[in-house]
Amino acid sequence: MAGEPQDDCLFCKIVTGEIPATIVRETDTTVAFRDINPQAPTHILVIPKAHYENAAALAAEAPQLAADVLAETKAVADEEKLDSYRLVFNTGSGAGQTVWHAHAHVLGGRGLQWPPG
Ligand code: IU
Repeated sequence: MAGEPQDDCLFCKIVTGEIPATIVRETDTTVAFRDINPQAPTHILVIPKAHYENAAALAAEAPQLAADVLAETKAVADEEKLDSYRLVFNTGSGAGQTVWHAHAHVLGGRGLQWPPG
């Protein structure tokens, strides 16, 4: 069922604490933690606690939860004192998505090029 935890999902296991992560913020509906392979001085992932396979599924099936994730990206940026930052939702393997649990990358702390690769 939509939103149910998946046994084989690493980010669901971060939500339950089965897999360790450096958690920086948590709300009733979201968790934010540092990416294990940071691509910028600040690289934090914000995820919904409920399982949706990517941003497209999240937006379609749980728009309020998508809004919660977006609000938390702003809270993370504030805590990290980021004036400028980039939000990335890799959506689909062709866009580089490797973990099939919706997540926003919050990237900042250095100059960022445009367009992205
Ligand atoms: P992607 O957009 O699906 O490619 O991003 C997945 C990210 O999850 C990637 O940046 C990984 O470094 C990161 N990550 C993590 O932080 N902790 C983990 O246990 C695993 C992946 I697996």
